[in-house]
Amino acid sequence: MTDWLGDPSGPGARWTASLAWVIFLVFLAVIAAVWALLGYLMLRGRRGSFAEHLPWNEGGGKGWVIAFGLVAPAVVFLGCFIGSLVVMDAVPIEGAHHHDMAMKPEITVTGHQWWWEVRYNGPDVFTTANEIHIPAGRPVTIELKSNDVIHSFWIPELHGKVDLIPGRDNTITIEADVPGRYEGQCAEYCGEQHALMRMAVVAQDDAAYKAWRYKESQPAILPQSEPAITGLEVFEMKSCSTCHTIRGTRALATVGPDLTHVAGRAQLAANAIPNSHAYLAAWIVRAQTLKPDSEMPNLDQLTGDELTALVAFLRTLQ
Ligand code: HEC
Ligand SMILES: [Cu+2]
Repeated sequence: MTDWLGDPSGPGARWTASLAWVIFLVFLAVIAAVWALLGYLMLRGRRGSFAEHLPWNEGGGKGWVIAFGLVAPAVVFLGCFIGSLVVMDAVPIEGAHHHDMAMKPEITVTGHQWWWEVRYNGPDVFTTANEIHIPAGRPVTIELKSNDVIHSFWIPELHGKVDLIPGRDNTITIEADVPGRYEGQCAEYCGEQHALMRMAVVAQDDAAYKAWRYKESQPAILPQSEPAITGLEVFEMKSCSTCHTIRGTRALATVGPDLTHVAGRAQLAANAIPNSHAYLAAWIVRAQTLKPDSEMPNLDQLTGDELTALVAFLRTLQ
């Protein structure tokens, strides 16, 4: 099984997974102890108070109440609390007060209802969405911002949850041991489509990562053949360009995801649907069915030819 907390693939996730296992085992031990005691009492005791059948029961079992009603829970909870503090300290998350950091975080992720804007801060600056590429085996700093409500960034295999809070920037350092695709999910309820606010980190070896970065930083390669040429015109003329950017065209709006290289992403709409020809066409005319209440309207006034051209054009945007 992949994509879950128990299968850590980076330093941050290893800490959290260890803590989760320790706490789980401690609670198993507590449950086992309680059941063992209960079993013992059921076998021994028929009449009288429970305490009578316990060893060490002077004062009607008061010692037991103090030991297992107060001291033991206090020790267990204090232990878990201290463990959590140690893990919190070890996991590389920084709050707004570290903002005088010498280096600008490499990536800025901004939460929107209900998708992720992903900005690479340099040396080559560009924006993409929902799919975050990083070099495998290297720590990468990510600044987390919100455009509206509180969201939470969580790739279970790579790191612990960190909130994206309006007006306050958090920074997290993530690292993936090996190349791979690591799926994540908004982890703070943020409205109707919270469950479809997903994302993925794609860790690549250095050469593949460099190639991806170069490709993403470039403007779109404009279509040379029909129907894609018409598709670009439709995109610029219809409302698409009031919400989306495609670098190299006249579409420069930033309400929705940057579509300059949308065909290069594995999934669409914050990983709600696959990035296939059919789903792309369905998304354009029926976004409100696939993701009700999202900011992308149903563009159902397009003619069949316009839709065909539009999809052909968007599919060229590798
Ligand atoms: C009113 C603003 C608005 C208009 C108009 C609009 N979109 Fe969108 N679009 C969005 C938003 C917001 C999203 C993100 C939705 C989500 O994932 O929740 C989106 C998502 C998309 C995606 C998926 C992108 C990705 O990376 O997953 C595609 C493709 C897309 N729009 C194409 C179009 C096309 C083509 C048109 C014109 C026919 C259009 N949009 C018109 C706002 C808009
Ligand atoms: Cu959410």
